[in-house]
Amino acid sequence: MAPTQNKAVLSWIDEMAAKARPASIVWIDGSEAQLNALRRQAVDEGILIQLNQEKLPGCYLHRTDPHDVARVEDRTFICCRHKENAGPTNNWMNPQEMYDKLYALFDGTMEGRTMYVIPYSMGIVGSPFAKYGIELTDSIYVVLNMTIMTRVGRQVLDALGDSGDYIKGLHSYGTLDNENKYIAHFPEDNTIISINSNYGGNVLLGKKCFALRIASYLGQQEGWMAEHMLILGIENPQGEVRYLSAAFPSACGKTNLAMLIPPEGYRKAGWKVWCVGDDIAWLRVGPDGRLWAVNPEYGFFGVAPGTNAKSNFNALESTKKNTIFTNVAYNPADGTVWWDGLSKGDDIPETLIDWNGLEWHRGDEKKPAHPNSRFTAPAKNCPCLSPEFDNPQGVPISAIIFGGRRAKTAPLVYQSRSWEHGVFVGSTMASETTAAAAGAVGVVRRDPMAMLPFCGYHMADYWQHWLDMGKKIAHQPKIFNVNWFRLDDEGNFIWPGFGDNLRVLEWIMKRCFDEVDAQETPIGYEPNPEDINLEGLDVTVDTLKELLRVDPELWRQEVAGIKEFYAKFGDKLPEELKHQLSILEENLK
Ligand code: GTP
Ligand code: SPV
Ligand code: MN
Repeated sequence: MAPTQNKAVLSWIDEMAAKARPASIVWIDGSEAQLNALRRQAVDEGILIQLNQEKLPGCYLHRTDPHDVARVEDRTFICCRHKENAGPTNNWMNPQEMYDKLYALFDGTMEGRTMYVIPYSMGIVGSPFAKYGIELTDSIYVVLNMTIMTRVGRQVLDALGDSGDYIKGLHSYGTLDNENKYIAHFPEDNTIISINSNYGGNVLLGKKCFALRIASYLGQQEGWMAEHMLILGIENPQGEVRYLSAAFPSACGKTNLAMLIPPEGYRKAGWKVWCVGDDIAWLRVGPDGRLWAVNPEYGFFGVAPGTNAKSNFNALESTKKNTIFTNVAYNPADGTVWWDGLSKGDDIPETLIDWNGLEWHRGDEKKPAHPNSRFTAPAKNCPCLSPEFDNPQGVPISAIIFGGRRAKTAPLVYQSRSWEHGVFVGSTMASETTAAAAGAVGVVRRDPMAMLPFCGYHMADYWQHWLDMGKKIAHQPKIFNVNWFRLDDEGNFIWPGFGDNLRVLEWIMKRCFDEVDAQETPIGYEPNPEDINLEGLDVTVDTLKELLRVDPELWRQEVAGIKEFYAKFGDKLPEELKHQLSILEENLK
């Protein structure tokens, strides 16, 4: 029997079931008993491999189809009625045409399978800022991941009551046919439909599809913001906690920054870092005129390669129980997992089963884990999870940070001169592409606010929304840009990164509270080199100066690149951004 009387919900499920024709329908109630039965079934069916339950209790490994390993941006669509509302950066299809195409693909797609009904909440159930969703799926992998990544179960249906205000999500892994893979969003209908994938962001519909693409559209309509941002609290030795949020493109360091371990000198002095979220922030103006952030998620879907006890201790700790690993390598000697960078030298296991299920030997050229292999871990596992994680009010944001991977142009850190200038800086972000999305890796592309693949409407309208929000925030956060990825001429990272990024965050926080000076450059304010604490670090002041250097020639090329990018947006480009571009151009003369 259905655990709800909600007519809107029940009739939609009937309608979808009539198309997909599952053999049975199972409601997910979020109970351990039900999840345990599903885990057992997944192991029996070869969907999951149970890992060593002493070393990794509650942990499992999943291998996807080798062609289904990342988000597929070219198969992702925004289906609003008017094409111009999707803008030049989204794939668009007429909604009716897309529904027809998808429902044809869904015809009988769940025959012989079970359709699971997952009621979930983005945000704290019952809080005025939470939004609910229901995902229908034939994938146990999706069910088990969704119960980690979101708040799932009966309490969501209770909170929804008989309201029709929820996001409809329909997913089938179908036949995994690449040619007919679709991740389709219908922002005007609160609907998401995904078929022929069974990987992460394509199918965990609460995450990028709902909490960013649909939510960004809702935010524009309702006066708030859904952003691709981590949320972090920094506690100084006086015990004061100040919060920031940061938008970096996929695989550019959000999860790492969100749970960083302070360098030793900082730790001894009493600095602490608290993780509120590692990927998505929902932001609204509070009654006090500040910008407040909540993390709508409940877990981390983190990049495995590069994660180790030194680079990200807290993330690694988070994966020690109740975690699902996707496309990492399996260590048959002890039933654990491995990925590149987890250990070095003789500590690398001699023999592994790689992410394709093939034997791998230490020293083999091929990497045993996929570069976009991931862990799905409960946020509650994180040793530095903020005490405010479950606070429905969220946390007040003092700084917004943009950043990406730039080998040369962008300095280690600079501050924008105003909210409007900060929006300009965000809108012109560029970064080298990574394995998080299918396609070429290492190509520089514009990725405004790290939202290029995630904005559910016209990007220029989105920039206007940022400008409009600025007017509503009495106490605006200051806006910064960082780049941890500057390279020397041999191609090595100059800045040590990871925990040492706190040295930069300290300066950023001091700027927000008027505790430190800065110097003007053509692109914004930069630290006086002596104001970045280099104690205990193998970085000289000269190296720091190099990291902060703004090369006018490179920046003139940057201006040309921005102009070309902005030209795509025609009349819709906000005047304020054109103005900011002309200031930058003038400053570089
Ligand atoms: P998504 O989950 O895809 O959105 O990625 P993310 O932004 O959370 O990136 P994540 O923190 O997982 O880092 C991605 C990769 O960048 C990993 O291989 C990290 O080891 C590496 N990385 C993160 N921070 C730094 C840094 O400060 N310096 C350097 N050099 N690499 C970093
Ligand atoms: C990203 O690509 O930004 C991710 C992974 O966080 S996914 O959920 O697949 O989008
Ligand atoms: Mn991440």
